[in-house]
Amino acid sequence: NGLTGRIDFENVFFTYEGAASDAVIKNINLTCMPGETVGIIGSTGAGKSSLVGLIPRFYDVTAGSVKVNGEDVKNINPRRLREKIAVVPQKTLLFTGTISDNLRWGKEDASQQEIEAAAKIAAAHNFIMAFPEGYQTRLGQGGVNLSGGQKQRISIARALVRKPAILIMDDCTSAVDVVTETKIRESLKKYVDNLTCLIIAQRITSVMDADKIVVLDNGEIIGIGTHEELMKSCAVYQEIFQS
Ligand code: M5T
Repeated sequence: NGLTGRIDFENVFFTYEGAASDAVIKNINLTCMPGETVGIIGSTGAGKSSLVGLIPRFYDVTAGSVKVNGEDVKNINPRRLREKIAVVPQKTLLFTGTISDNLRWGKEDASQQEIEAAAKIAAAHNFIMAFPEGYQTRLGQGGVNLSGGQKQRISIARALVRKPAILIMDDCTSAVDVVTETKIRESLKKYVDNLTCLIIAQRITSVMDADKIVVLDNGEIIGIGTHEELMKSCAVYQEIFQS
């Protein structure tokens, strides 16, 4: 629908409604270009999830603006906006039904070929095919139990089925081993042209190869750059690296 994956945060502040405390996002200025992978790192409660939640309008800014493709998200038709943005949440939400049903959630008309292509990128195809019923395997009540990492990979594949222009991965590979996670990140680039990818993570290895990494602390950007740049310039980043 013509929306490319450019994102601009301009002087963005955000306070949760009814919260007694001050803003959880403070004066953020940040541009993510189509095709760019941007890592977001910072301690728990730093505001990482809140920040990315402003893009699909899970929340609305208190001041400033968030733009997608140069247009204020408040002026973009919500359906159109959400069609182009896929969020893989921190907490995986799979429902009782087949793997295929779960993958098609959000794009009911996806073909078998499309869901398999997405599952391959998310490193899920092989373990799915190892079940006797493959994509028709039932999950949840009366079905198989997947490991935490397998669930996360289904959740990533589900987001990819929609071929988003913007993919937001909110700490969604925490249970996936580093080697598999790296493979997923590398194959993502080939899957959607010019995909803008935002990766929130706790581990440095998840963001180390990003085009740029944003270090968030108490709602503010305290460092931005490549891994090499931040290792030289950002004490908090060095601390995370050493921990
Ligand atoms: C940032 C507060 C939270 C924290 C700050 C979701 C949510 C968060 N907060 C609220 O007051 N109400 C809410 O509904 O906002 O939280 P975050 O954006 O979740 O931080 P994070 O993503 O960096 O943390 P984590 O733990 O996911 O790495 O003060 O209390």
